[in-house]
Amino acid sequence: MNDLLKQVGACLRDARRVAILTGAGISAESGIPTFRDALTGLWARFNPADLATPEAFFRNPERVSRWYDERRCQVAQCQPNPGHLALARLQKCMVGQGKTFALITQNVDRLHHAAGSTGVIELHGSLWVWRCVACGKEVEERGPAFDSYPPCCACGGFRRPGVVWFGEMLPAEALAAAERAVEACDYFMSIGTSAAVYPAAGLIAQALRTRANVLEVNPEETPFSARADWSIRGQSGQVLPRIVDEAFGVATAAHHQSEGSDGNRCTEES
Ligand code: BV8
Ligand code: ZN
Repeated sequence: MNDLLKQVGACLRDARRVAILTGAGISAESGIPTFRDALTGLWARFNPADLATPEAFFRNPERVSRWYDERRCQVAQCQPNPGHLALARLQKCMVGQGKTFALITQNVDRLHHAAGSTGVIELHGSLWVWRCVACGKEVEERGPAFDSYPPCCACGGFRRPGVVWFGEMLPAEALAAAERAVEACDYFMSIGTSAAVYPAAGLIAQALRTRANVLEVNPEETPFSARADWSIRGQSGQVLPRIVDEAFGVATAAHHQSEGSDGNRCTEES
């Protein structure tokens, strides 16, 4: 494993344009259940068609809004883990050296933001933003659980979570920005995703069609594992900090100066 991480890290050090796609797996070590995990996974306990579609919401807005608000309140108790922090540090190191970096996520938990990542491309929206289905007013909800479900807007309309449901189009600008970043990248990472939901998973196929180096980090095999340059069977919270340390030197809490100009060490803390 060490030699593999050295090789993966060395290539990352030489990369000039990195694009990364993350899924629920990167938040697993923060205590947020993934979707497909056999036992704890959301889809093991709930049928997505009953909860994550516009039809389900209009059929039973009380049940659907309560389910999303429970997820919002659960995420509120969670902290970013070393996987999120490593990607935030990687962004700082690369941007500090004039390189380009794009972080694309399917996650709606905003733990990347909490870790210090900026300009995160959210393909599937966010649990923190709630939108009125009548007037479209969007409000960021960081408070306690709603006292009634579905929550209502001042205009009287029902409010829904600002996530993308199955059968709904992704935000066009986010998807276009993601496709542009993947097309231009020379190093692509697929982190903690089962690559089963489209068009997000299509970004991995797109990266494999470019000349970019493709790294996958996932404890389990995915439909793209065989085609990746490296597919590391491990937990992102353990693997990513080591890869970024290999690429930019071990981050030391002692000092915060970036040395991008003379060599590749970058001791930016996330
Ligand atoms: C759309 C927000 C236009 C809500 C979500 C092409 C082919 C087939 C089907 C389609 C297609 N194009 C469109 C479709 C239909 C559909 C789709 O993809 N269906 C699938 C199920 C086949 N797509 C859509 O409906 C999209 N809209 O296409 O609009 C259109 C409309 C109609 C018809 C045609 C076109 C909208 C999709 C977005 C839905 N919203 N989330 C919410 O959160 O509730 S999707 C949601 O599920 C997530 O955001 C994510 O995308 C997906 C779950 O996947 P992952 O994140 O990968 O999580 P998962 O649990 O599956 O896997 C976790 C992985 O982590 C595992 O591999 C595990 O091993 C690993 N792991 C675990 N621990 C760790 C780890 N990895 C690293 N470290 C660890 N510690
Ligand atoms: Zn309204």
